[in-house]
Amino acid sequence: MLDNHFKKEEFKKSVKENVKMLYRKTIEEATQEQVFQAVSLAVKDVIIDNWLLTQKQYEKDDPKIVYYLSMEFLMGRALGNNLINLCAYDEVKEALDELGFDLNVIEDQEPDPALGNGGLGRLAACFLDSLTTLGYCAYGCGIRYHYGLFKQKIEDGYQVEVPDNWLKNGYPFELRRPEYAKEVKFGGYVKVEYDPATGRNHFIQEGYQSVLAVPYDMPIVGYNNNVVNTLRIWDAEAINDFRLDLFDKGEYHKAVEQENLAKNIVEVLYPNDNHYAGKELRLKQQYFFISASIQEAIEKFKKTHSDLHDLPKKVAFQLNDTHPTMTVAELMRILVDEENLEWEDAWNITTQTCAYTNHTIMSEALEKWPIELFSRLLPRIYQIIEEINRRFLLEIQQKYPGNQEKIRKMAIIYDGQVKMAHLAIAGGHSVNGVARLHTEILKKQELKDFYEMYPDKFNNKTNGITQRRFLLHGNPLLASWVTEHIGAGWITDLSQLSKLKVYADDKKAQQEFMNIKYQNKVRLAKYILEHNGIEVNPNSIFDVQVKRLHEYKRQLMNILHVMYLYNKIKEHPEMPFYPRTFIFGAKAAAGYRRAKQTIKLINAVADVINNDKSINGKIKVVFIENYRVSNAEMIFAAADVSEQISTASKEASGTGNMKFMLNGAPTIGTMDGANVEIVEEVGAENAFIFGLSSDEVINYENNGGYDPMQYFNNDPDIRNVLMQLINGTYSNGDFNMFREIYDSLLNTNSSDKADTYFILADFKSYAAAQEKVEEAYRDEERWAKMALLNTACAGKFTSDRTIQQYVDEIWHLDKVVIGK
Ligand code: NBX
Repeated sequence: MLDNHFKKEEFKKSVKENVKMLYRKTIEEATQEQVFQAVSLAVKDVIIDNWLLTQKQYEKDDPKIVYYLSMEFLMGRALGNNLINLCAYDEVKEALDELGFDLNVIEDQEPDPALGNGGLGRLAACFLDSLTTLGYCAYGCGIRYHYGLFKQKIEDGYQVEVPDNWLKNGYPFELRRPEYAKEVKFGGYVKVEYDPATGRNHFIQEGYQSVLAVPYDMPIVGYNNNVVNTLRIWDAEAINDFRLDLFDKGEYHKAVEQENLAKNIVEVLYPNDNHYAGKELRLKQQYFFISASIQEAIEKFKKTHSDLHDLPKKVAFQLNDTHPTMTVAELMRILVDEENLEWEDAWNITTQTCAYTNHTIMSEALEKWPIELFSRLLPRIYQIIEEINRRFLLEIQQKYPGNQEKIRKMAIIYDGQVKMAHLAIAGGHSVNGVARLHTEILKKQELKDFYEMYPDKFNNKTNGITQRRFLLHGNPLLASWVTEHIGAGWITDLSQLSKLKVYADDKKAQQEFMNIKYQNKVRLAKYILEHNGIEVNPNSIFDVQVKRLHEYKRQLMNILHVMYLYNKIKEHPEMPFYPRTFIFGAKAAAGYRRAKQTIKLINAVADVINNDKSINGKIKVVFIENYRVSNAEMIFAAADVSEQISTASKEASGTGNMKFMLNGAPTIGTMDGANVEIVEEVGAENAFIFGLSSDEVINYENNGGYDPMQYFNNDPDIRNVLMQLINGTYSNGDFNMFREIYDSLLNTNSSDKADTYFILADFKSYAAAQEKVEEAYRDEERWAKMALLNTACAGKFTSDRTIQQYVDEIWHLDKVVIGK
């Protein structure tokens, strides 16, 4: 198959032809961006053949379909990944060489489709890769935001958000599918009509505004199996540009409103990570893409099946967090109002079809919509939720007669709010957490009442990542080395990495492994020099924390520790110290003050330390601007140390931790999220664990008794560092610049809780763990062994394993083989 399509000469010809057709240029005259477009079209052409074949096979086999419903898909660039999965990367590289272009430079022309914030969105992208590689029929359903996550610029040390106009030059891998457009209705009121023939009430929405949801499809290419699935993202268009009928009736305003609704709805991704803001437009986005997706799924089902009672046999809806929970009510609406099913039947179908994944226990992330807003925007959906709630409360009362407390805690509608998590749990057959510890905390704490009522719904699915992007594409040197030692089986069966364990004590293997790490560090050093103007030493320890900026992730503890080390070096210049480069990358939600101040602090500390000649470059601090999927691949490959230092119990899983591990970087971290399972796989001796346990943290939170001031009073090192936040050391004498951060830790002048994330409690054990890192790194053999074992033990953390567990325990999909 591939051989036919990637015959080098043919491919070159097709690229030249595309340049001519698209730009009326010869290849010699084309810009790199134009060549990117031309190459992408040539690749898309090959993909489309497989896309059609896959479609044919699905029509023939009629497999069960999973719809992965998600507000976010953080896809990253497609060109390189598609070539990798088509097994055509090297051929295309060669072809482009011969045309006088460098594939890496061409890849760099592609905008990063950043239709997601962080872990949750990237997980969705990894899942699509795995679903397709494993040969399951799957659709990703989401929103075609015209602006993805903002681009981050650093100006004077502060984050500045710049719009991400990723569609500016047209995106070559998408396909507009107007024939599948759907109408989505907002507002108005519900008219009830009694039908004497059936004895049923009919509910009709009137006086509404509507938008047209138009899907764009992006191909998801499986690895070496000819399977191509679809990411379907919905754009919004006005129903008809200017509704003449409305003009005629003098309803000019309404016509323009409808036009604006369409424009606004898909304009931009909300840049919050683990935080609920409760904006009306966000609720519109949620219903918009869910209504379109569910309508489409039902329409597709009905083309080949006559009985909607069979829906759960053929369709699974997976809700990526509570954002798509509207699915439950929209499916009920379609089944009851449009398909005339009885409520009980519709409810059975719905609950057997839907399943919910929880990604956080942070209370500020819980979605609760005011009923005023909800019922005004979605009057019929709100009625349905009221009925779901009424029946659910009856069920609670039956199980716990007279227990008002249960109703207060579990109701779907309570205190004037619609609680989306409660709806998602009641409306589905499965609730899963994303790492073992996280699921246990859900069962014992956050969702205790629901677990008691429905123990069988609860299950764990520890997250995973795709090795195709984060090793094969992101770290080609290590990928080749692994293949030389154990064969290429790991690409689709990551458990095979364990075969590398026999090389852990092999001197030659260790040297080769560390030499690859060194070359990757040189590659990153070059990037840092080009982008930050900072020279870093590839022989220093690359200590890396890259992830969204959030207080619970404790970037602040990391930078405070850097300040502490710097103080030590200044006090004892003779003290042995292994040179270290502290690398940060993080976007802060645009409205998150404390997070933005932390970015400024990191940059301020970097400024002082990097320019202090007296420490001979022993410490460098680098803040990588605009951390995103494309530079992440390079950063993981170059890391020596993986910083996973969240307050125990707060990080549901983490997935960056797995990407570092796969690339041979030992973890310094707390016993939180998937770190627990990482340590279990690699052994405690090959990680650096410190800090309060999740039980200790939860105990403090429930019972009080934590006093950060004690640490300030009793520990001069901590006191010193904290005083430097307010004595101008890192702010050119400005005492106020970091005052809020100082106050957040000690809270000397407010009644708020201080140091909510236990930074001072964990500080010294963090510093001790960092000393152990240095000690281990000095011993070259010991370190090489640790690093190698991290890669060798990373097999569990492939998203292929995660997806297979979803399939076996929740979705029950059928495997499809193309051309069978
Ligand atoms: O989901 C993340 C968790 O914090 C990670 O621990 C976990 O590994 C990852 C995948 O399961 N959550 C996350 O990224 N949340 C969001 O991005 C988010 C975005 C919008 C929103 C709420 C949360 N309203």
